[in-house]
Amino acid sequence: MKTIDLRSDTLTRPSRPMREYMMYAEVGDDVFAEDPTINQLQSMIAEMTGKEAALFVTSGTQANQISINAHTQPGDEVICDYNAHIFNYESGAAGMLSGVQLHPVTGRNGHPTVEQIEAVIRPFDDHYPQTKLICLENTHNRAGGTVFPIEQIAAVAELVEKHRLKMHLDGARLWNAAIATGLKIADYAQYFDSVALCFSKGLGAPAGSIIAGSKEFIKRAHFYRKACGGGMRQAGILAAAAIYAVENHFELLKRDHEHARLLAEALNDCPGISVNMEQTKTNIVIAELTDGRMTAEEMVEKLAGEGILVFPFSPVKVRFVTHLDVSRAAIEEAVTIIHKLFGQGK
Ligand code: TLP
Repeated sequence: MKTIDLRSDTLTRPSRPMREYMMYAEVGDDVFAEDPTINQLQSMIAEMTGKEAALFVTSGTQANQISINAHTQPGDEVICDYNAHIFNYESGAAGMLSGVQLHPVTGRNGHPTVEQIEAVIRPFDDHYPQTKLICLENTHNRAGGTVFPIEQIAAVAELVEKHRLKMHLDGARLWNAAIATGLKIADYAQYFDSVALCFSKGLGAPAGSIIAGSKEFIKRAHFYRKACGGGMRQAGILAAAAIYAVENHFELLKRDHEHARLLAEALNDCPGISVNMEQTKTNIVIAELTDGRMTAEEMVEKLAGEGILVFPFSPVKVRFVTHLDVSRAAIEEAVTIIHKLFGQGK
């Protein structure tokens, strides 16, 4: 049986042309900042984000955690969304590695509002941790790949300025937000002190993420990257894959979004399954099971029986992610299977 793997966009494998591009990359010792391909990637992303500098790191988790570390002191508090990746899926690293406390608020579609954030910013008092950093996520994974409205980001940035805080963006999938809205990466990045971007999600590189910010911030990030074992030496071959991915796969995300839309429409048409069509604009689809006829585990099992792999996100939610390695034909096949398994026409 052929498998259609929709568990995550992290599953993409480097294509032959990407591997060939990697093969000829010039490399050097990156801990000494002497890898020309990594330097090229860092300059490219600094320019793309409109920031002074950028730093290549191993993963999205490392990008976020280095940024949190560089912006805070132990004991500080970091405000984020309740469903944020940094709160749910980074192994408690913010507490473990930076000694900070996360303060989650339940944002709208994963996106905290100014009012929600302002309500939990701590005044100075011996009893309280000090609020230091706001972390936003765009697109928002657990909320279903939702795009953070840029006006709302601008309003949060104003609040951050007013309270002299810092703001970090988990932009693992900012690429998808840019494609979905037609805005530039820099349009979003301008509001943040630091931005994390991943190459190994929808863009299809085998590994690697990057953080961008001021020279001063990147200097601290460089120190902490070394301290947490992220100095990678001749990793220019990975940076080459990232350059190839940005140059050749960024625009292709549009196709993933169309595929996600087809899946979302099919799922939303099934009795007992609901998808927030208004918010489904990128490559993630969350199917919500609304009438108790099936649990998320059962849905995942039924789909696996037909070769479609997906993840349960809660007892009543299942996540589908489209990506570079899933063709239009595979999506059409998945739609047929979904209709066969779960019915059609609510
Ligand atoms: N997300 C993974 C899992 O960890 C859930 C996935 O399959 O979606 N920020 C966001 C918004 C992410 O979705 C992820 C990965 C990361 C950061 C971490 O990236 P890596 O896996 O490179 O550490």
